[in-house]
Amino acid sequence: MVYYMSLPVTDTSSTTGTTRHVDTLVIGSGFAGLGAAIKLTQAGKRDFLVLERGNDVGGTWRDNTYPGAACDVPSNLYSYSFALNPGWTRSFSPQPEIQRYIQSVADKYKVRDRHVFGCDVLSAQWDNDRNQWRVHTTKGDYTAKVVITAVGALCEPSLPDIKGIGDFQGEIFHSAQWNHDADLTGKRVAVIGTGASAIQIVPQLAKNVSHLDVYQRTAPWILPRSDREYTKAEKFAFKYVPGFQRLSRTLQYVTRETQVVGLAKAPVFMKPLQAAAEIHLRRQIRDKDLRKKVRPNYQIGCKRMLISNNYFPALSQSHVDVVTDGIDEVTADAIVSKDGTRREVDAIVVATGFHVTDSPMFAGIIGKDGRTAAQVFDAQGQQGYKGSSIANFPNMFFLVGPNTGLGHSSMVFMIESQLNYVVDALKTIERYDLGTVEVRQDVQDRYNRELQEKLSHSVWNNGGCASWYLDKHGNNTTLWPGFTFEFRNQTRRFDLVAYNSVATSDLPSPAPSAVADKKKVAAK
Ligand code: N01
Repeated sequence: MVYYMSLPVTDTSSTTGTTRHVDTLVIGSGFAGLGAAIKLTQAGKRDFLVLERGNDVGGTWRDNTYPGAACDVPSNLYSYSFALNPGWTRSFSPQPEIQRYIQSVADKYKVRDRHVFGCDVLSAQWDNDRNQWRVHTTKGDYTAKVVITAVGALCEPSLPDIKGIGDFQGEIFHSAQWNHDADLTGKRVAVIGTGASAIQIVPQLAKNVSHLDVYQRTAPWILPRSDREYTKAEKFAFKYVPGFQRLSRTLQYVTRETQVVGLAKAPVFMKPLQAAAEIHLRRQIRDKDLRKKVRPNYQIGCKRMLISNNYFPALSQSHVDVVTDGIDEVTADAIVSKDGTRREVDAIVVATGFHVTDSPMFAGIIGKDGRTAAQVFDAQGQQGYKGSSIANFPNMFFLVGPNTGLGHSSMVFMIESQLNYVVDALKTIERYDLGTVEVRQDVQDRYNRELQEKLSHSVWNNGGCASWYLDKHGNNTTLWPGFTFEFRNQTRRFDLVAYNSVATSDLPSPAPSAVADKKKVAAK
């Protein structure tokens, strides 16, 4: 369904037919984009649209419907601070419940009519003549003074480049694109990958398949999952006792923040957690050979720490094999590992993660010097300022941008921090009638030098693993290197001084060629 009938849109000319102009375009409607729609509305902004390629809000929680999908951050923390949900049934909610929560927030705050669903953004190009963004989508063209990209880091599935994988004749799909029509009951199935998604999928698949091969490239550290159903009394208290749920959330927040010391500042403090993971492994896997196979050889926290109570027991079952020899090739009906062993399978689940630092989306964002975000990132890495703006991309704000990821707590907290910053930026633009704002390159460079210096002490950089946290330059451009309240403090207010800005009245008029273009189109 398309919702844009009530919007104050203005037609401008374009070579592709009618172009809608809005003051602000938000791209994507997961936690970040939906949060933006709510905060923009609350700030009194009416002239904005959210372009969403799916047919509903939810983003990654709408798309990841694989069996066992659930959050590994407690729900009381993994929710908007302004929309606590007394209805959570468990401490760590499953995907359908999170998706229902996100939908209910969209309804409660009445922002669905700000959305254009089924609208895939193909490109966004800064127009130097008119000082605005030209956004090309599968549902027509838009221009906007400001673009907020909220596409998230986990939206583009990464498919492994394995010889012959395209020739496989059985069912094959990515964990984020689960084919619910494929009945895997009684089948021989392979799962490639042992990350956060795979360890949730494997125990569910193991229940029904005749044989399961788990292809592990790097073993993850796994901690116990303290998940449980909320009691009636707790649910009652969440709903009716003022402050009870917020207190529970605060306790979860504070407990998780203590991990930052070990993760980001002094990895030696990760030792107690690693000991807990060792004990968990020993308790759950009796077979010494299997235990040796799945014991990581790097420091805990270097890759995302996972939580599960049913992954190791699933691996211990007689019809489940962990394959660590590496994949040589895939044939029409089998996976051949590097030691030459051929294992026949009916289906392959590819749980190999996402394009985080190399999203194809970046190739479609074209900045003021004509370079795409992909080219800029290729040259310098994914560097930004406060995760929210990037030099060369004026009037564009990024939610879940560079160095905003977390290894220990709720991304929703980071998103809300960014929303404070971005909404204040829009208010500042309006207050001073600014035509353009663009973060200063020198400010961005200094910010990134400081970030990388901090990260050089972290377990992510020193823990002895390879991970998608680090880009091809060896820089960690994904994670925030400190306490999340430090990020909250940094993003409380938009700092105009860090930006080059031009008042609307000082912007040069459109170049003659642009005016001529406009006239030509108008004459058609
Ligand atoms: O992906 P991943 P994911 N051949 O990148 C392996 C979030 N999340 O979808 O470690 C063989 O973690 C790869 O091996 P290696 C969370 O932020 C959150 O599981 O690179 N194997 C790894 O084992 C998470 O971090 C929740 O050596 C290959 C796996 O595939 C992010 O999503 C739940 C390979 C990929 O693991 C992504 O998780 C689920 C190849 N060519 C996910 N390429 C929550 O609960 C990759 N691998 C909030």
